[in-house]
Amino acid sequence: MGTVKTKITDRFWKRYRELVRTEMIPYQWDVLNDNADINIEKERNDDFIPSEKSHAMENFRIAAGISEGEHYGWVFQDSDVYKWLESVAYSLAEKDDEDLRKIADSVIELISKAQEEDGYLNTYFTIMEPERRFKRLGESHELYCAGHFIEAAVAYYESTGNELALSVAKKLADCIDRNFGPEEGKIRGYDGHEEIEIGLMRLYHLTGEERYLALAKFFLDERGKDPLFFKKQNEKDGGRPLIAGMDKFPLYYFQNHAEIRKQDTAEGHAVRLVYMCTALADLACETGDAELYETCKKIWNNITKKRMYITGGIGSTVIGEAFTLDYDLPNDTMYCETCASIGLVFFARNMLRNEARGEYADIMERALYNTAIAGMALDGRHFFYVNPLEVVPAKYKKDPTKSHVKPVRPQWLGCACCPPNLARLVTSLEKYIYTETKDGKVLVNLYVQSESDLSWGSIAQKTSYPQDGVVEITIRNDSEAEKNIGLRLPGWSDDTVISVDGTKINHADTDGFAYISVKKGETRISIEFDMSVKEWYSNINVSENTGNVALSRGPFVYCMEEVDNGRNLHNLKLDTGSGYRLSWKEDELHGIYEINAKGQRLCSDSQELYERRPEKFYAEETTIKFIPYYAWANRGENEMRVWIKNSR
Ligand code: FUB
Ligand code: ZN
Repeated sequence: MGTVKTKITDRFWKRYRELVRTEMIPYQWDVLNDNADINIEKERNDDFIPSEKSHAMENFRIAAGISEGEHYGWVFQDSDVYKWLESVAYSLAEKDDEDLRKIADSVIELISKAQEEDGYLNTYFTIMEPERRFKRLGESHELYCAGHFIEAAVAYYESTGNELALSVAKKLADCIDRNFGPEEGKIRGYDGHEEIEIGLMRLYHLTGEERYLALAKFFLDERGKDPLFFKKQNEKDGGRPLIAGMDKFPLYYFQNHAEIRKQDTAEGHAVRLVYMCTALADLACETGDAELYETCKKIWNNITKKRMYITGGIGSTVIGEAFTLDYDLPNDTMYCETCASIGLVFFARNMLRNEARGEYADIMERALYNTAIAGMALDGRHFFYVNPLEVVPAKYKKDPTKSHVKPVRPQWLGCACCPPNLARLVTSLEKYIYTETKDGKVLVNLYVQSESDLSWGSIAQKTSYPQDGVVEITIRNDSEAEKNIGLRLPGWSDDTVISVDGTKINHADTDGFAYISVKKGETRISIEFDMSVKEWYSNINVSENTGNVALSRGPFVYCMEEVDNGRNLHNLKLDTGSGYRLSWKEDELHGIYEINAKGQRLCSDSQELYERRPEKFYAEETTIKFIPYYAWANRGENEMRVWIKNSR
């Protein structure tokens, strides 16, 4: 939303944003330059995963002719640098830092030198296989990387005015435009991993140049038209796959099993799917294409009502990092990639631009406050790629089918897509707080202490949310016209009390928003959410969760850890309905509300594997402690569980 300029002062988010600025960005810079003395872990036990080093900056130096050597890493290694650059752009917009700006400027210069004459930009192909450019798009990630560069360049231009970044991005987009399209002689195809569509839409928003929108639309319309496009390209190319095994992946992995407009379920690789939908929803909003928005809604509903974890995680299987089927939500073998939840936040934001529905913001909040930030340790230097809802560390060490689930966050990963993705989300949080609708309403999607300029005045939030549930909003309307503010009524708050200028009002719930009309001058709104602990039960088709309950408070889903509750968390049973004790722990996990509740621990004095004497089993009364899910695995390796047996 171009017209809103926001300064975040929120306690919870300020810590995260400072952490990204002062720890994560410099740390990632060292990693990208192979200057960090760290252990890079494979994201799962596959021999072909490159995990000796990052080499990402060196790849650019080699492509630019400044260094000699071979490309190292994934074919999409460049995107690690681009995402880092994008988070630097947002960070500089918040707080200028001359040294960091100089480093980032030099990265742009290096990238410009690595760019080929005709605008092509990809270090793998420039260094290793120039003759295979655009010839194996199912695996090559050429347009995926291009999309990330364009996003970074737009962000960097917007925050620093760096013209070179923008000109490299345009030259790259123009190169793609010359090579792809419906016209004779151009490639009628698309990338195996959606992302260029998002980048082109951003370039269109910045420049207003319709051809970038047209190209994004072409890529989206083309996907699935010829489902055999990748196969045909691969056969023609005839060389070795660029990513081992990917040529054998099913069509739905790439969302090209059918034309997008005919798709109505979330299929395949989860990150790809949500990136595709992010661009679709943007395009639908921009062009007013109702059919496209309908497609977005169908896929949205399928994800959020049938294929999403309570933590906002998506992707039920490691095979293809993908969705599986409705209600298939295993808690310990799932994928729930950090990037996938970040992509869900992007998708939700663009859905809100199409239609003011509180559920979009509810899911945005769920994904953000749970799986997305669980992707980073509280020290800003350790990261999860996969976000389980249930972990028994010993199992993951012994069972090769679970090698993707780490019990503690690694220092870095062979495939490092998630950490810089989280950095760019956290540093650009202001983009998600408000939506200005086409008819001029301002939606308050997220409650975050901040001050924002609007085209007609300003809006400020003062709050200790997400820890406490009171938000004071001050709106200044400088125009003569009355303005409409939509306050999200979170689905988890059973009773939300709203006062305007000191008087409690009876508000209507319009698709999850309460609308307040504000006249010229200052209006003070106070909102109070119901922050009591909530119990959640799964649909009975989710076999893993039958008889189980999960807890939440405010936006946070809670979990239990071994360090607080002892081993064998599966033997704990919660006395639901017996009341919850909340205690604020200032010094624990950087400040959390912990929940304590009564329950039982199942015990047995039998050593048999299978026992016929029921009297050998008994229960002991116990107190069970829960902490917010995002903060787990910050106190060493231990068991964790979100769902717990309930006493009903
Ligand atoms: O393929 C590029 C990125 O790597 C994907 O988005 C992630 O899921 C990981 O596979
Ligand atoms: Zn990722």
